[in-house]
Amino acid sequence: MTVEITGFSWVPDFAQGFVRDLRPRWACEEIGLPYTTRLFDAAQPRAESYYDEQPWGQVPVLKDDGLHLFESGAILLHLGEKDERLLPRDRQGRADATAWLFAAYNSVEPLMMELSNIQIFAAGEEWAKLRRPSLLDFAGQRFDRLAAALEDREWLAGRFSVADIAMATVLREAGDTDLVAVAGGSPQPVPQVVLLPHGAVQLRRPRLGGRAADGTGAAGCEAGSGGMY
Ligand SMILES: N[C@@H](CCC(=O)N[C@@H](CS)C(=O)NCC(=O)O)C(=O)O
Repeated sequence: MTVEITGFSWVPDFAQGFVRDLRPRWACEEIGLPYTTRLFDAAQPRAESYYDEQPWGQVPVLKDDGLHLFESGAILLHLGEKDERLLPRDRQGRADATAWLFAAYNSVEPLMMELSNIQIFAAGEEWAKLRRPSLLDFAGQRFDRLAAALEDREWLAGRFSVADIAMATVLREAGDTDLVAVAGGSPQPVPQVVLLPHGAVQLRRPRLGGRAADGTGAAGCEAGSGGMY
């Protein structure tokens, strides 16, 4: 049975390329695992039955031969079990990949979500303007430490793994903020400043149906509109 991943059939510009179904789809592309998509209209309420699959009605959900699970991080780890190109089999490599995946979700993504909140969803509100400098300062410090931790390695777990998919997709959420100036004093986008000079996580461009993973072709969000993505 082919793996199935849920996503949206359209999302607004700001969300294109950032919907989290990109993460499992990227993983599938890396190992050549065929998958189908089940796409929803993001502007419409999900069917009540979908809440049995994902408690908040969000995407992605993955179905795989009678098994189903939600949370893109859990899905990445599940896909990692299928192929060592996604999750190293040696104990330390596996531990590193798991730890860095959680680091992306737990220690970095919350900052990026707050950034999205003040820049997109609460843009123009006074509290958002007041919060921005301290958030960028804190995120910059965290990015600097991340860069230092990665200085001597090409990939988070020593070689490419689901941790790199998690971290790269999370770091992209910093967009073209002046976080780059805080983090590295360079005009380049954050992921390049933080990672590429250190030879670490590289933003690969999986094919995803011929479209780039950076959102130029809306990969990972074939759908969408309104609301919180
Ligand atoms: N922690 C979840 C977050 C999932 C999530 O936020 N999905 C968004 C798209 S990126 C969504 O479905 N938003 C629509 C909604 O919340 O109704 C994961 O990583 O899978």
